[in-house]
Amino acid sequence: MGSNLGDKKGNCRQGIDDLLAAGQATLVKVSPFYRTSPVDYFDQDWFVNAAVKLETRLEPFELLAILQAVQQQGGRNKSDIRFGPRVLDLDIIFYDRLVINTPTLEIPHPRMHKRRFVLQPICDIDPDIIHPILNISVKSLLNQLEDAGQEVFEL
Ligand code: PH2
Ligand code: MG
Ligand code: MG
Repeated sequence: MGSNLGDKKGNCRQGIDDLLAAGQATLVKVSPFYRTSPVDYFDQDWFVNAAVKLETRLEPFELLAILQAVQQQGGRNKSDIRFGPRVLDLDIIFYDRLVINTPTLEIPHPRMHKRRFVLQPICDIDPDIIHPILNISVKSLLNQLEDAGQEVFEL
Protein backbone atom coordinates (compact mmCIF):
# COMPACT_ATOMS: atom_id res chain seq x y z
CA MET A 1 0.00 0.00 0.00
CA GLY A 2 1.06 3.56 -0.49
CA SER A 3 -0.01 7.15 0.02
CA ASN A 4 1.58 10.49 -0.78
CA LEU A 5 -1.24 12.95 -0.12
CA GLY A 6 -2.51 14.27 3.22
CA ASP A 7 -1.93 12.18 6.33
CA LYS A 8 -0.02 9.48 4.46
CA LYS A 9 0.49 7.03 7.30
CA GLY A 10 -3.05 7.65 8.56
CA ASN A 11 -4.41 6.95 5.08
CA CYS A 12 -2.54 3.63 5.00
CA ARG A 13 -3.78 2.64 8.45
CA GLN A 14 -7.33 3.62 7.53
CA GLY A 15 -6.99 1.50 4.39
CA ILE A 16 -6.08 -1.56 6.47
CA ASP A 17 -8.98 -0.88 8.86
CA ASP A 18 -11.48 -0.43 6.02
CA LEU A 19 -10.26 -3.55 4.29
CA LEU A 20 -10.63 -5.64 7.44
CA ALA A 21 -14.01 -4.04 8.16
CA ALA A 22 -15.23 -5.39 4.83
CA GLY A 23 -15.06 -8.75 6.59
CA GLN A 24 -13.61 -10.75 3.72
CA ALA A 25 -9.98 -10.96 4.78
CA THR A 26 -8.02 -11.43 7.97
CA LEU A 27 -4.71 -9.83 8.79
CA VAL A 28 -1.71 -12.14 9.11
CA LYS A 29 1.14 -9.63 9.28
CA VAL A 30 1.87 -5.92 8.81
CA SER A 31 5.29 -4.63 7.79
CA PRO A 32 6.86 -1.50 9.25
CA PHE A 33 5.89 1.76 7.54
CA TYR A 34 8.48 3.41 5.29
CA ARG A 35 9.07 6.88 3.91
CA THR A 36 10.06 6.36 0.28
CA SER A 37 11.23 8.57 -2.57
CA PRO A 38 8.88 8.61 -5.59
CA VAL A 39 9.56 6.10 -8.37
CA ASP A 40 8.55 6.34 -12.07
CA TYR A 41 7.03 9.80 -11.75
CA PHE A 42 9.40 12.07 -9.87
CA ASP A 43 7.57 15.38 -9.62
CA GLN A 44 5.55 14.43 -6.54
CA ASP A 45 5.90 14.17 -2.78
CA TRP A 46 7.52 11.22 -1.02
CA PHE A 47 5.29 8.26 -0.20
CA VAL A 48 4.53 6.24 2.88
CA ASN A 49 4.56 2.55 1.92
CA ALA A 50 3.92 -0.67 3.79
CA ALA A 51 2.80 -4.21 3.02
CA VAL A 52 0.32 -6.55 4.65
CA LYS A 53 -0.12 -10.27 4.42
CA LEU A 54 -3.78 -11.30 4.31
CA GLU A 55 -5.68 -14.53 4.46
CA THR A 56 -8.83 -14.58 2.37
CA ARG A 57 -11.23 -16.84 0.55
CA LEU A 58 -11.75 -14.18 -2.09
CA GLU A 59 -10.61 -14.89 -5.62
CA PRO A 60 -8.07 -12.37 -6.98
CA PHE A 61 -10.64 -10.33 -8.92
CA GLU A 62 -12.99 -10.25 -5.94
CA LEU A 63 -10.12 -9.05 -3.77
CA LEU A 64 -9.23 -6.41 -6.39
CA ALA A 65 -12.83 -5.11 -6.34
CA ILE A 66 -12.67 -4.70 -2.56
CA LEU A 67 -9.28 -2.97 -2.72
CA GLN A 68 -10.65 -0.55 -5.30
CA ALA A 69 -13.70 0.16 -3.13
CA VAL A 70 -11.46 0.83 -0.12
CA GLN A 71 -9.24 3.13 -2.21
CA GLN A 72 -12.29 5.14 -3.23
CA GLN A 73 -13.59 5.21 0.33
CA GLY A 74 -10.19 6.66 1.26
CA GLY A 75 -10.70 9.49 -1.25
CA ARG A 76 -8.82 8.07 -4.22
CA ASN A 77 -9.78 9.73 -7.47
CA LYS A 78 -10.30 7.53 -10.50
CA SER A 79 -8.81 10.24 -12.74
CA ASP A 80 -5.46 10.27 -10.87
CA ILE A 81 -2.50 10.30 -13.25
CA ARG A 82 -0.65 7.03 -13.74
CA PHE A 83 2.17 6.72 -11.16
CA GLY A 84 1.19 10.16 -9.83
CA PRO A 85 0.02 11.43 -6.42
CA ARG A 86 -2.64 9.39 -4.64
CA VAL A 87 -4.39 9.33 -1.26
CA LEU A 88 -4.33 5.55 -1.13
CA ASP A 89 -3.01 2.85 -3.43
CA LEU A 90 -3.71 -0.80 -2.64
CA ASP A 91 -2.04 -3.26 -4.98
CA ILE A 92 -1.94 -7.04 -5.00
CA ILE A 93 1.74 -8.04 -5.15
CA PHE A 94 1.44 -11.82 -4.76
CA TYR A 95 -1.48 -14.19 -4.38
CA ASP A 96 -0.01 -17.48 -3.19
CA ARG A 97 2.13 -18.59 -6.16
CA LEU A 98 -0.52 -17.64 -8.70
CA VAL A 99 0.37 -15.98 -12.00
CA ILE A 100 -2.30 -14.02 -13.88
CA ASN A 101 -1.94 -11.68 -16.79
CA THR A 102 -4.98 -9.67 -17.74
CA PRO A 103 -5.43 -6.01 -18.77
CA THR A 104 -7.00 -5.17 -15.39
CA LEU A 105 -4.94 -7.36 -13.07
CA GLU A 106 -1.43 -8.76 -13.20
CA ILE A 107 -0.09 -10.97 -10.44
CA PRO A 108 2.70 -10.86 -9.39
CA HIS A 109 2.71 -7.09 -9.67
CA PRO A 110 4.71 -6.45 -12.88
CA ARG A 111 7.06 -3.84 -11.38
CA MET A 112 7.47 -5.15 -7.83
CA HIS A 113 10.90 -6.71 -8.42
CA LYS A 114 12.34 -3.31 -9.41
CA ARG A 115 10.92 -1.38 -6.48
CA ARG A 116 12.70 -1.15 -3.18
CA PHE A 117 9.59 0.37 -1.57
CA VAL A 118 7.76 -2.91 -2.34
CA LEU A 119 10.57 -5.43 -1.76
CA GLN A 120 11.69 -4.04 1.60
CA PRO A 121 8.31 -4.34 3.39
CA ILE A 122 7.63 -7.72 1.79
CA CYS A 123 11.01 -8.97 3.03
CA ASP A 124 10.06 -7.75 6.51
CA ILE A 125 6.98 -9.97 6.32
CA ASP A 126 8.76 -13.01 4.83
CA PRO A 127 12.14 -12.81 3.05
CA ASP A 128 11.80 -16.37 1.73
CA ILE A 129 8.75 -15.81 -0.48
CA ILE A 130 9.64 -17.04 -3.96
CA HIS A 131 8.62 -14.92 -6.93
CA PRO A 132 6.61 -17.41 -9.03
CA ILE A 133 7.92 -16.19 -12.41
CA LEU A 134 11.49 -15.18 -11.57
CA ASN A 135 11.86 -18.14 -9.21
CA ILE A 136 14.02 -16.35 -6.69
CA SER A 137 13.31 -15.12 -3.18
CA VAL A 138 12.24 -11.57 -2.41
CA LYS A 139 15.37 -11.32 -0.26
CA SER A 140 17.53 -12.04 -3.34
CA LEU A 141 15.53 -9.59 -5.43
CA LEU A 142 16.14 -6.90 -2.81
CA ASN A 143 19.86 -7.71 -2.63
CA GLN A 144 20.20 -7.65 -6.43
CA LEU A 145 18.35 -4.38 -6.89
CA GLU A 146 20.25 -1.72 -8.81
CA ASP A 147 19.53 1.22 -6.59
CA ALA A 148 18.98 4.10 -9.04
CA GLY A 149 18.36 6.48 -6.15
CA GLN A 150 15.44 4.70 -4.54
CA GLU A 151 15.38 5.85 -0.93
CA VAL A 152 13.52 3.88 1.73
CA PHE A 153 13.62 4.86 5.43
CA GLU A 154 11.72 3.15 8.20
CA LEU A 155 9.31 5.51 9.95
N1 PH2 B 1 3.51 4.21 -6.43
C1 PH2 B 1 3.45 4.49 -7.71
C2 PH2 B 1 4.48 5.26 -8.40
N2 PH2 B 1 5.60 5.59 -7.59
N3 PH2 B 1 6.76 5.61 -5.56
C3 PH2 B 1 6.82 5.27 -4.26
N4 PH2 B 1 7.90 5.60 -3.54
N5 PH2 B 1 5.82 4.59 -3.64
C4 PH2 B 1 4.69 4.22 -4.32
O1 PH2 B 1 3.78 3.59 -3.73
C5 PH2 B 1 4.59 4.57 -5.68
C6 PH2 B 1 5.66 5.26 -6.27
C7 PH2 B 1 2.31 4.05 -8.51
O2 PH2 B 1 1.48 3.20 -7.85
MG1 MG C 1 -2.67 0.61 -7.75
MG1 MG D 1 0.86 1.07 -7.20
